[in-house]
Amino acid sequence: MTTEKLHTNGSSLPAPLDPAMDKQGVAVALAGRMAYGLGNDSGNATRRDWYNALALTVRERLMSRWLATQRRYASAEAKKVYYLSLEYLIGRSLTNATMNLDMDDTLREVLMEVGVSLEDLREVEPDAGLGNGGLGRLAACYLDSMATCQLPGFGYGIRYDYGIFTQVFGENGEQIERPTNWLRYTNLWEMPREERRYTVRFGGRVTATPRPGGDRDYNWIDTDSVLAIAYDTPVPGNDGETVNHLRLWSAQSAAEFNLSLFNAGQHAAAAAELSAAEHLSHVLYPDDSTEQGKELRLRQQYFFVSASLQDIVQDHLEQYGSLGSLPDKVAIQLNDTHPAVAIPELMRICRDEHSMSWAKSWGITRRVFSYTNHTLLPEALETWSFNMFQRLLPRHLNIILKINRLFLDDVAERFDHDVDRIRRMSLIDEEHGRRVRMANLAIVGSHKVNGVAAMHSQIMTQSIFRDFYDMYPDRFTNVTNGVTQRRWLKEANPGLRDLINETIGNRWEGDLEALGELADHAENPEFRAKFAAVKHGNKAALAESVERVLGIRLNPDSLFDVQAKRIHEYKRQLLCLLYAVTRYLRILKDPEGDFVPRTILIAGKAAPGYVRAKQIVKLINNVARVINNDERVGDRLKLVMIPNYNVSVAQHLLPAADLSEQISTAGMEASGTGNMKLALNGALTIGTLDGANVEIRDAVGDDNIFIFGLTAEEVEAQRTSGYFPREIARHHTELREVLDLIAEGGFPGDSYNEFTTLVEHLMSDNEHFLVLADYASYVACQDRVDALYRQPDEWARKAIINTAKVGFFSSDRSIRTYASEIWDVKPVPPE
Ligand code: 26Q
Repeated sequence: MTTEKLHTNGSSLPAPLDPAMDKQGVAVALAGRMAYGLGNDSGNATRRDWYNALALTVRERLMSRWLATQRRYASAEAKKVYYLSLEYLIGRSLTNATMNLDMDDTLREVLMEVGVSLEDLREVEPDAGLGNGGLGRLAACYLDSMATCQLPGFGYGIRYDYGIFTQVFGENGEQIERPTNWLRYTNLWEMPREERRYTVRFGGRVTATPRPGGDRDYNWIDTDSVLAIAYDTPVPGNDGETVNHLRLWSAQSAAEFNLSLFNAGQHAAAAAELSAAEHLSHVLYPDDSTEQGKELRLRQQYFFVSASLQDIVQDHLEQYGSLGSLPDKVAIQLNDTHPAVAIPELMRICRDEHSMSWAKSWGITRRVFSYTNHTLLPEALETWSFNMFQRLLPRHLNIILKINRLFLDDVAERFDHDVDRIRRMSLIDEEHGRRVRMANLAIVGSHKVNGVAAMHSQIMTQSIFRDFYDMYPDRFTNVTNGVTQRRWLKEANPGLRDLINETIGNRWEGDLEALGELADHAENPEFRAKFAAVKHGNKAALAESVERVLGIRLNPDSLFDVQAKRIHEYKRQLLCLLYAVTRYLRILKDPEGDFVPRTILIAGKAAPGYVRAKQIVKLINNVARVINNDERVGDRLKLVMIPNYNVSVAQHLLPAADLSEQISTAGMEASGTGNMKLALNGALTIGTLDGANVEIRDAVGDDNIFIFGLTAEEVEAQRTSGYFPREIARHHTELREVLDLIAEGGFPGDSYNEFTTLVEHLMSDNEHFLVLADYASYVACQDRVDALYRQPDEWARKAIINTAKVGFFSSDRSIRTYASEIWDVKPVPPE
């Protein structure tokens, strides 16, 4: 970086005024921002003008706290933690900020007087959708909790120009992806730090020169470079005082505009030269599992890792003078293996730029890093082609190979030269055309490795990482995921929040276990009625927007059954869909039957390259079209595919759910976090014993959750002994009728037999997710759900117990566990 501090007596300027928080002061500030900040006349301001004036007003109030927080951390010489993630699903920032500053009532009054609705203005803000699904949202919840817990914790990532695509549905129900230009209008929540820029290098070659004493100096030369520019987004905690930040990097060409090319008439070529570098931060990869090996993706990873480490090291050197103390002052968490190239990068910085010995560099690196795994699917573990790595990051590959040599020597010694084990544990896969195994690198280069739910962490040490667990049992640990109650209850569900606060107070906002006190109130009929009324209100509000946007009328008295998550075969949206068709056929067969009315709401995006997932989306839309337009059904059954599931849609959808679908094939969902958000909002779970469902069952009790299906062990056994779904279908009349109706064109898309292949696949012996194996048990379980819903008061009691008992699943608890067990960082409270 090139910033040079001016040594002025700036600190003798008068202290800036603390921005006013009272109604009059806020009104004056808002008028000031409108006129002097934006140059608008409030007499004819648009909704966006008002939103912008409001955002500026709120932002200033974060700034003083942000600056004070930084000073606090610096003077405490506190150890800091940096969260490295390719994804952050932040959603909107306005309400989060106003709530943490406790400004909502004041703002509503101020705006009311000028005839503007605060609620309307909130809708102007686009979602910051810089992630795919659970892993990205977890990162956002963790930032919120680090600030709330007064921990010096900061996020680093990429400022993608285009976040996750916008999902729309075509004529025949197919998913269409549109680019999401979330930065079309100025993003007032980010502060460009234009002088905080670093050069990131790629390519080139490595030369070695002998050092006196036998060691060698390595030089990485003839590289190409790209600039990384910092943009900071403030992250306020709910204490109203601590404000941390998320620092996102944007790529800019390091070259000057090529004037000679331009002057020679090659205008386009001159411009293209610049924009090639900037492609790096253009778009988020819209895949959440197995997309492998794309060069631009590796470039993105190294780009943000290199900029972040330069920033971290510079900050440390400025304050402490040498890298030796880095592990005492810095912890770095790797959110999956996506940023794992940070391990050889820190080695390179220590060795090549600070001339430290290998042993010392390795000691520092291992103490600094820790790694979170988010998947058990072996095919989803990240690997990179050796040759591509060599071409893009030759020095890093050298370092990885040396780490590997020393590591495999250890393995050989510890395990009696067990060659199979050595082959499995190597950082290099020699069998699939030579690839670098990022998970192995992350484990070897970290002092702690954690899974994201008890069951996941357990299986992890027995399956994918078994060899590593044999060698380093103490390195492995569990930190069950959590969600922030500030966003997922306080912000998303104002009705329930207010009811809770008038009943037990608001201590739960900073300590979710306090919700436990609600359990007693579950025995109070009056409270049950109020709780049910809040849920009903949320359902009516959702029904209103579904009708307005999609033209489908929903019955708010029906059971709202929600499955919201990325579309994936292992998550088994198809199981839910088969059940929708089952109910449809039951109604057709018994037109006068007494059915519990049900509304099935499915939401989620399919990766654009995941053909079968996109077929599933299309089938859901076509089944929905038939059911919703069949007059014989009436309002006893509706099926809705909610388009463009994102954080803001989730905030509207989840509080309206009665039933939470968590029906993955046991052993495949690492944790799930939607399950926690839904239970927190008083939905009952129907689920398999998978991921965090297991811990949710332990928390709420067997009587307050619907568990069905094969266990993880049974799934394993079934796969080993052979799975014959055609036999299952042959013996189950209702299932067979459902499958036949789909296969034979009952829900035509472009053509009547469009979904035949999907049904064929469900019936093939290699259908890996065992959808049909769990069908009967799922349907029987759903019958129990119906029976309970016929007793509204009993249902309400169990719903309350769910809200009351999920205190454990706060991301505050997760973060405190990381802080004490993995990072060794301590809160730095204000004086
Ligand atoms: C990998 C390579 C190339 C391109 C993209 C990717 C990629 C991107 C995102 C791979 C995986 C992801 C995201 C995974 C994810 O969201 N996993 C979920 O993490 C949650 C938080 O821990 C868990 O609750 C879920 O169970 C898990 O599926």
